Amino acid sequence: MAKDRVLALSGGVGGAKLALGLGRVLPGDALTIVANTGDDFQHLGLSISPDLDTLLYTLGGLDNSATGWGQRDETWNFMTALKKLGGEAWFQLGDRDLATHVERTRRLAAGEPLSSIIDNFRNRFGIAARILPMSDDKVRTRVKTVEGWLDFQDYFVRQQCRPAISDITFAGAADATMLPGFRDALTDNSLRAIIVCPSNPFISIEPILAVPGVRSAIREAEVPVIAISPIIGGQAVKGPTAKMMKELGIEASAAAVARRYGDLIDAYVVDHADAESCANLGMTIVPAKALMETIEDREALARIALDAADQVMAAA
Ligand code: FO1
Repeated sequence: MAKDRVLALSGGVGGAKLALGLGRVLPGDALTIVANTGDDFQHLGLSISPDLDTLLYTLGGLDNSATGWGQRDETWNFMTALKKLGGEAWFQLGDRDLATHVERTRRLAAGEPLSSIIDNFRNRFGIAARILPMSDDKVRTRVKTVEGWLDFQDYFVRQQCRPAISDITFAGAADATMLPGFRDALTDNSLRAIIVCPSNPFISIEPILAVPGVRSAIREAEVPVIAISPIIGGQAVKGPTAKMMKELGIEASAAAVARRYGDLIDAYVVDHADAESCANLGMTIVPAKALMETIEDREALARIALDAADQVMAAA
């Protein structure tokens, strides 16, 4: 049985870049991506799934590479008209992006599961990789600030991550059921590697790991788990990772992220700038150019992660 299937765990921007690289270096449908849904929320009556949409747009070639979210070549007529009506305008919804939220909301209201909707959308976007939510059940990331608990998008977008946070929780995770397709991917005998994409560990990867059964299923898969550091030289490539880590009392470093993942991972791909500081972590360290600026960077990093998995498997 050829071990040729790969499972990637991903959040938004950073994860989607690597997922694109993986999708380009792997044949057809060999790649399954499980996305964080903790960022999801209801806004203006719409069901919004940012990390799923970033993956759909990135792999579908529709992404806005400047922002990392929403679609390219957007128009903003809806937002302009909404502002005129005094509507909530802090969360920017482009006209093309709006169609995704409206159609998803309609289908959810008609009883279609989120996973089925996303699978239909990725087929329509011509994406060969499977893109799955971690669960079809509601899990919502919330952060604790001096003002009390905030919903993630309220903190992240409306308040631009200004409030200092002291805790983070994934409301609903304990009662969420792992998506069957996710479990199937983990028990697939032809699984070659599990890749933890370079997304923010707290807001993107840990919600996935918080779904009951995920951590044990990863362990039981007995497949190499390779993580790519989201921190390069002590600075989060994009987003508030470093600030959040500091406020949560965790050193904003590649090594601290590896310690956070602990024995879940077999090897850790880090930028050359961080290789030395990660040398004594008790796991295989793979130095690489972790900053993905070009499509070639994305493919090269994907190959490095896959090679690391093959090395771990060969040494097992
Ligand atoms: N992030 C922002 O900082 N500002 C926005 O106005 C914004 C709008 C938006 C619309 C659709 C969507 O799918 C994502 C959007 N994001 C926006 C990003 C969103 O907050 C994501 O949750 C983050 O990128 C973290 O994953």
